[in-house]
Amino acid sequence: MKCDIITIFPEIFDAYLAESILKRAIQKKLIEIKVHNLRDFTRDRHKTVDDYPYGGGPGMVMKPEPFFNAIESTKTNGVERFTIMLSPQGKVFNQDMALSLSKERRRLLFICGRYEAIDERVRENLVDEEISIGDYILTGGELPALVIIDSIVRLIPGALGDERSKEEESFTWGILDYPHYTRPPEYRGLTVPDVLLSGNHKEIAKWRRKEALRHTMRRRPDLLKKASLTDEDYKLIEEIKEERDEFD
Ligand code: 4FN
Repeated sequence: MKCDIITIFPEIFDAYLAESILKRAIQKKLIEIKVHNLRDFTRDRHKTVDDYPYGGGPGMVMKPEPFFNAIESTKTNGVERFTIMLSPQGKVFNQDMALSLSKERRRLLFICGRYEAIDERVRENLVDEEISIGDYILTGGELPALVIIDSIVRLIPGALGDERSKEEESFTWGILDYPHYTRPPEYRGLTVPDVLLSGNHKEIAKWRRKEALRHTMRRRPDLLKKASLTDEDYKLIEEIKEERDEFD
C-alpha cells in the first residue's frame, strides 16, 4: 500500500508513524507513506497557502494552486491514484470503508485541510472521495488522515505480528468487545470472574460472547442491527433479556 499525504504540517505525522505497528509495517515495506509539505508547491516568495474568502466572512480559505501543483508534481508515471479529501462533508468512516481501502490497488493520496476551508475547486476537480471521521469540529484533516491510515494498515496481511487477533476480530466484528482481565486474580479485593480461571475453554468462549452481546445491547444497540449474529447469539440474547428486563 502506497500513500501520499498533502499537508501544511508534515511534522505531525513523524511521531505517530515512528511507533509500533505503523513503524514495523513501514520497515517491512508493507506500506510506504510520503508526506508532502503543501508550502513546497507554492510559487510566491512568502509561500502563501491561504487567502481571504470571496464574499467575505470569518477565517481564511486554502488557495487552490498549491494543491493543483502538489497533486501534479507528486504524480508518478503509470501509477493510478485514488484521492481522498478529509472533510466534515465526507462519508463517515467505518470498518467496512477501512477494509475496502486496505484492498485498494491504487496509490492513496490524502488531502488535509486547515483554516476555515479549502477552495471548492479542489474538491470538484481533484478529489475522488471525501471522508469524515465523525461529527465534531477539528482544526485540521491531519488527525483524520492518521486515523484512516492506522485502521487500514492493521488490515494489510502481515502488518500485525499476530494474524490470529484479526481472525478473532472478524468473529466479533459488528459488536463490542467482551471484558478483559489479566493477572493478578485479586487486586485490592477486586476479583476476576471465576469462569476465566476455570480452564474450561468452551464455557469461557460462551461467557465472552454473552458479555460482548450484553455490552452491545446496553451501550450500542444500533450496532446489533447491522451485526451478523448466529442462532447461538439469539439464544444468548434471550438469556440476557431474562436476566434483566431493561430491554423490553
Ligand atoms: N474540519 C462541522 C461543521 C463545519 C465545520 C467543521 C470543521 C478542518 C479545514 C475542515 C472535521 C471533522 C471530521 C476531516 C465541522 C474532518 C474535519 C473530519 C475537518 C480545517 C476545514 C475542518 C458539523 C462536523 C461539526 C474544520 C461539523 N474528518 N471544519 O471541523 O477537516 O475528516
